[in-house]
Amino acid sequence: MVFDIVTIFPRMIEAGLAEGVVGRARERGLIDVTVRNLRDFTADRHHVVDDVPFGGGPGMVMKPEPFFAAMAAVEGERGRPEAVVMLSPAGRRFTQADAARFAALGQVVLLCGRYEGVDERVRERWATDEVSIGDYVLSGGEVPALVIVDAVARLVPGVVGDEQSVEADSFVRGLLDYPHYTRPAEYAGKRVPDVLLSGHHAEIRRWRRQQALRRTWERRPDLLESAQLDDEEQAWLRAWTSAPATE
Ligand code: 9D3
Repeated sequence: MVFDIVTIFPRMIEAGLAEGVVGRARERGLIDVTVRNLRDFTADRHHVVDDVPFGGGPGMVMKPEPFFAAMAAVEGERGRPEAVVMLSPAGRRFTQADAARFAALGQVVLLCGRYEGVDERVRERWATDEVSIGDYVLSGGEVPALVIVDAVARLVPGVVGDEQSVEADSFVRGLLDYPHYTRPAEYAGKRVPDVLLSGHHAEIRRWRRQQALRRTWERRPDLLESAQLDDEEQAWLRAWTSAPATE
C-alpha cells in the first residue's frame, strides 16, 4: 500500500508516522509513505505557496501551481493515482467505510491544505475525494492526513499483529466496545466484575455483548440503526427501553 502526502509541514507528518503500529508497518515495508514538501514544487526564489484571495476577504489561499507540479511528480513516479484525497473542512465526513475502500486500493494521494483553503482548480483537476474528519476547526489538513493513514494502514493485512482485534473493530462492532479490566482485581475501592474472574467463557462473552449494547444505547443510539442484533440483544434493548433507569 503506497501513500503520497503533499504538505508544507513534512516534519509534522514524519513525526506522526514514526511511532506505533504505523511506524512498524513502515519499517517492515507493509506500507510505503512518501511525504512531499510542497515548497519543493515552487518555481520562485522564496518558495511561495500562498497568495491573496481573488475577490478579497481575510486570509490567504494556497496557489494551484505547486500542487499541480507535485501531482505531476507523483504521476511520473507512480502512474495515474487510484485516489486523490483533498483534506478539507468542506469535505464529506471520513468514515470506516472510506478507510476500507482506500485500503482496497494500491495507492492513495493525500493533499493537505493550510490557510483559508486551496485554489479550487486543484480539487477540480485532481481530487477524487474531498474529506473532513469531523466538525471542529483545525489549522490544516496534516492531522487529518495522519488520521486517514492510520485508519487505512490498520486494514492492510499484517499491519496489526492481532487479526482478531481488526475483525473485532470492523465487524463484530457497529457497537461501542465493552469495558476492559486488568489486574489488580480490586483497585481504588473498585472491584472488577465477578463474571470476568469466573472463568465461564460463555458468560463472559454474554456480559461483554450486553455491556457493549448498553453503552451504545446510552451514548451512541444512532449506531443501533445499522447494528446487527440477535434475539437476546433485542430483548435487552426492549427491557431497557421500557424499564426505568437503575444504574
Ligand atoms: C471560514 C471557515 N473556515 C472553514 C470551516 C476556514 C477554515 C478553517 C480551517 C479553512 C481551513 C481550515 C483548516 N482545516 C483543514 O484543512 C481541515 C479540517 C478541519 O479543520 N476539520 C476537520 N477536518 C479537516 S480536513 C482539513
